Amino acid sequence: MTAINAVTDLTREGDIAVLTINSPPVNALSADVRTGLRDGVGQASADPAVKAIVVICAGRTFIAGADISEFGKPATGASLPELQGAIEGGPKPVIAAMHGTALGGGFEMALMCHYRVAVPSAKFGFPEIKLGLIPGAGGTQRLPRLSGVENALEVILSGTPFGAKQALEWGVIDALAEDRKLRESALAFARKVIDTRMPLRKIRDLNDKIEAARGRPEILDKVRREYARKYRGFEAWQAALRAVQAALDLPFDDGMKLERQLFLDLIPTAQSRAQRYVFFAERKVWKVADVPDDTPVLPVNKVGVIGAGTMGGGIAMNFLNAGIPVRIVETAQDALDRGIATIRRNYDNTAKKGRLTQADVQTRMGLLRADLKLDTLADCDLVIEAVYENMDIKKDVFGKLDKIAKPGAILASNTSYLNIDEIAAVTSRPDHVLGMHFFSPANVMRLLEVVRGEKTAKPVIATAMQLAKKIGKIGVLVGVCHGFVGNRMLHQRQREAQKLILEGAMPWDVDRVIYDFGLPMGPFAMSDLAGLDIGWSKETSKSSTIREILCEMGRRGQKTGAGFYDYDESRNAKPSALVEKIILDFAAKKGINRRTISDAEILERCIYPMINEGAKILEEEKAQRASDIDIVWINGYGWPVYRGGPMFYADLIGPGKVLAKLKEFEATMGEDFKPAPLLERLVAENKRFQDL
Ligand code: 3H9
Repeated sequence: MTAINAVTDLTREGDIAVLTINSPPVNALSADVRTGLRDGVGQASADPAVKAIVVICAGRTFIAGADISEFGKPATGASLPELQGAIEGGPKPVIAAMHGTALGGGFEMALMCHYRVAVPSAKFGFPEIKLGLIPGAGGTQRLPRLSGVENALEVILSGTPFGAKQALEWGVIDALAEDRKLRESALAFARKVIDTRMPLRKIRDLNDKIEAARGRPEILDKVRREYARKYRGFEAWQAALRAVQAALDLPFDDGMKLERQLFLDLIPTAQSRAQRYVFFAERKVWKVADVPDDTPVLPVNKVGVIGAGTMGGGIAMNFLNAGIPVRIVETAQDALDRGIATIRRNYDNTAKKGRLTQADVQTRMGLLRADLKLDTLADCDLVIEAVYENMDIKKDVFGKLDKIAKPGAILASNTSYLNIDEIAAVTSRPDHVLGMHFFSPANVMRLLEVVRGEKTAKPVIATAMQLAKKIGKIGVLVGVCHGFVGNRMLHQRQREAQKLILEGAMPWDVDRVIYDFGLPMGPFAMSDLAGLDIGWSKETSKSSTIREILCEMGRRGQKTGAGFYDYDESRNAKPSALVEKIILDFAAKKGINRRTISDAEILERCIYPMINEGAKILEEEKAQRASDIDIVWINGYGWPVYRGGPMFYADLIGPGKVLAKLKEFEATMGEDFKPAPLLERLVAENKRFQDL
């Protein structure tokens, strides 16, 4: 065995050279790996005793892509054209032997090889689009030549990996290896092609699938229409289309040049920087500073849910989907029946769309037990309370539950605002109490705020985080404060939105600005969707806000056909002349001199106080890191991933600019804009939230 460099070894099996890459965790195509590949293939090519070369990876996967952490830094190591020269341009057949996930630059490297062999569980794909990029090492030029243009467009634009069976069908791989015998299978394959000599089969020379798509502009037009909606606000997908178009229009080498240029142009864009930041943020979020990875977790084999309303039902579905039995408890039979019927209807609808089989629906429903008695939760390992948002009711439930639940069981509240420590204090096990704040619809939204109480034990935190992962959520650890991270920041935006409509804007102006910024909807559309009467009561309503007036009039949002907007039968929103008049009258009564408010002010007024609140949250250590706050906003509120989250956005425009604006607002509009000391400190030290 010869070590080519720290991450690459070359061995010989008779007249076949085997080049092994070993660069944990995912064999990313780093400078070392590129150099090892270039030099290893070069050395084997120059060795007269070698007739074919197998490239294989140690560890859990074949090369999973370029090393994302290298982007934007000065290039070192072997270049991609050098790699291509050594592999594709070399004199001997090179066979990629793949397992795990051959993604991005890793898949592209495999496409430079003359042949590809893979185990049945291997996956292939181009996730670059999810990083605000396009494949930059020939993916857009080579894949269409193998799979056909339509399939390649789907792979490149969706970013979704495909399996080995599909790859074989498309001709992307030449043979399936025997499971767990990749090396042997690749060697056997190499022996078959060992005598193949010039001209070696190169994907760049294949033309029939390109020819078949030439002169058929409808292929790209269709994809363009489809993705324009899906990628509202995103930039990279257009570049991906241009690159694939080039595969049709240009000679191979020119197509490669254009692809490379488009790729390089995307690297420094704010969008790609944001998306790469989110990639790492999503992985950091699981790490809890004082709860090491080896903290013991408690077994959770049965889950209890209290409350079969929208939240309780949605929460239960998460566990049923993961194969964990659930007991759901309600106080009245009709509420319980309604809750169960809703869960079944949700599953049936998914089955109708073909995303579940009837057997899956049966299995899931079979794991669900419904009851009216709290006592039935005695053998649950975790109980999640999802009852009405009222401290007295929650305390009552937890007091009872504490007596029923077995020792060691975890008691969680799904509260969105309330103090977990106060709830924990009514139990005899505050160390086993925490918040598990799901977002509506709870079976769909990816975010789970895991709320750590003052006394929550470390194994309980570790268990909740691990469970989040198991049920397909992204768990973010947060501390106890009113509204935790997400809703606490949302409150800032809602307050400003309400002020803005009195000062001069209309609800649809505010909503348009927020929508154009990239969120799925603005604050008023969101209120209409949720229902204006959440937390409103007829008895205490005194026409003291626009919302109260609307509720008193029966305009309670989409469900009543009217709220801030008017709705038609298909729930399409239209600005309401009546609401406009209500707002103008209300403002006049309050003696407010309405003025024209610019879109820029609307955006700054809605977003900067959120950033400021985020800074306070960090200061109070209610979130572990700025990027966790961003993960909350992306996954719980639809903040556009291409803007990286509110804290990343602040870094992007500059904390100094945010601070100056807040000070300006504070001078004219007061307290609400008082800058957080942490923001002041960051600016004084010329730092960003990312540097904390
Ligand atoms: C590209 O290829 C551009 C080219 O077209 C052009 C130029 C050649 N780089 O996700 P995990 C780290 S763009 C650096 O938890 P899993 C990750 O941060 C790239 N680091 O494991 C984590 O670190 P830590 C296209 C990376 O088993 C650790 O590895 N490729 C990279 O759940 C484990 O990761 C992609 O976008 C990377 N490329 O999933 C693929 N990948 O332990 C991105 C991972 O310190 N990667 N790390 O937190 C993935 O999708 C998943 O990581 C993968 C494994 C499916 C591979």
